[in-house]
Amino acid sequence: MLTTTTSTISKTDVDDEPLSSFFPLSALVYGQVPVLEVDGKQLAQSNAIARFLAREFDLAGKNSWEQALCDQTLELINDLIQEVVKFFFEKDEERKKEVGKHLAEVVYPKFLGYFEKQLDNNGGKYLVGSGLTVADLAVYAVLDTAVQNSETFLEKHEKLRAHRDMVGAIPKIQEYVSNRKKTDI
Ligand SMILES: N[C@@H](CCC(=O)N[C@@H](CS)C(=O)NCC(=O)O)C(=O)O
Repeated sequence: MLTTTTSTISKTDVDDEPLSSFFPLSALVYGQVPVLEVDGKQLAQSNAIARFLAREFDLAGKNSWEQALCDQTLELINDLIQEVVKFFFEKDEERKKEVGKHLAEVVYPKFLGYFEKQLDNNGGKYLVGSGLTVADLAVYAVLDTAVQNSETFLEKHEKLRAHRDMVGAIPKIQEYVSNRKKTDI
């Protein structure tokens, strides 16, 4: 659960499954994580949280069109996550191999292509507009697991690699990534 005031995130607690032994899910507004607690009130749904924080920290895009482009990216990322979780939650070993192959050969190339095209169409540095937005942070975050698991994951995607290096070099991101707990996903 993230706890924040409207100006700073003050505390982050993450623990291992099962979630219900960590805290009663019934205490959460939609019975699921993530939840952001703001001044004692709960906000659920990862994209609602991402958009809220983006607005609070001036990362939501500079006008309505840029905000829509950020939304577009967050929704595309949601589509990718739906595919990736199929692999992580598959119990049958044979089926897991097939899902993993499909992910590597079809799903990731398709989505990486979309991210790269968006980057290219926007001048190559940021995904939306002329500065850092939630779209850049979200793409960085969603590719984390694959990058951690495969050194060659972005081998053929030079522009996405440069984008990743740009986001990863932001001091606060660097600090967070080097201090966070190691997890499989
Ligand atoms: N659409 C939601 C999905 C959240 C979700 O599926 N959360 C899972 C964990 S990843 C959860 O809390 N499930 C309840 C449980 O594990 O009992 C979001 O993006 O925040």
